[in-house]
Amino acid sequence: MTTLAIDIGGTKLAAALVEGQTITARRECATPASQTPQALQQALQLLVAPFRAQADRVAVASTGIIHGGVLTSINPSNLGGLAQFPLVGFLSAITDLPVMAMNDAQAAAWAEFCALPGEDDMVFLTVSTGVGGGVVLNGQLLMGNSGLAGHLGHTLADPAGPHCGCGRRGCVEAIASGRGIAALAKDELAGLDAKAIFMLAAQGVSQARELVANSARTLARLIADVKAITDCQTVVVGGSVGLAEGYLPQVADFLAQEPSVYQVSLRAAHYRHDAGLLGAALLAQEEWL
Ligand code: ADP
Ligand code: BMX
Ligand code: ZN
Repeated sequence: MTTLAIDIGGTKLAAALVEGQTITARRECATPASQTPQALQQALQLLVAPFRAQADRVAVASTGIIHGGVLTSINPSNLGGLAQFPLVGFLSAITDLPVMAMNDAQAAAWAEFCALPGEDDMVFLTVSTGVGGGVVLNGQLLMGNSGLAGHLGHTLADPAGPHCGCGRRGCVEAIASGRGIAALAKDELAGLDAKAIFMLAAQGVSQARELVANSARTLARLIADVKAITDCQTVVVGGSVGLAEGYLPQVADFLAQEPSVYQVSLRAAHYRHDAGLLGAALLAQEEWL
């Protein structure tokens, strides 16, 4: 059985053919920024078309709350203002294959948990366009009654912090995510994206260094909170910001400043940028066994 796995993020869309735990082919494109669903429909259609004939089923890991096959944004600004999208309905119609869908960070958490033998509990955090999370406790992936479980990017980091697209103020995501970092940039850094800001931080530009440090400090505090809530031994970090050179060591330094009870084993995602794709494929394989 070949699974066509699709990862829908706020910045990029990826599709892959997965056999067992191996990606045999992969394609990627930019996520369109549009309030209306047509742009995403068109991008998905172009992305999956070359893989359709070789696939037996479709497994989707997507940004947003995924419930009943529908994507509902908790932070629509991460998807160009798109509030809802009928993921399963649309992909079933264009592929004529069975389709299942789940949140991207929940899917990635499952892949990373499966790569950590001997552990019962773990938490995955993606620092990417937004900040997402997935929680595995006693070997079970938490999805929640309505798909919201693990949305750790929308926990409070600073009550006086920047507004978050979810409607709250001072969420972790508004400070630590790629979008959050870019939105906080001022003066000579205004208008740059997180990737450019990381490059300037590496060159020693002080505002860029402070923006990156602020993100890493905020993530470290979230990890301490996560330890207090779940008592997990391991936290795995992914996403292009989370995997950026030098970022995780900074998070580790800030976490080390917290009391010993809040310490965890901190790891970069084993499957790097493919954790969401593989997690969706693995969950689909288990569901359809
Ligand atoms: P998605 O959110 O679509 O899953 P990514 O995980 O690639 O996508 O995250 C996108 C965010 O990561 C953007 O804000 C982008 O500016 C930032 N980014 C991409 N590459 C890098 C990099 N090398 N270093 C730091 N930030 C990066
Ligand atoms: C946002 C939210 C989460 C998602 C997280 C990471 C939306 C559209 N997404 O908090 O569901 O898991 O971003 O998403 O509300 P990514 O696009 O950064 O991978
Ligand atoms: Zn929020």
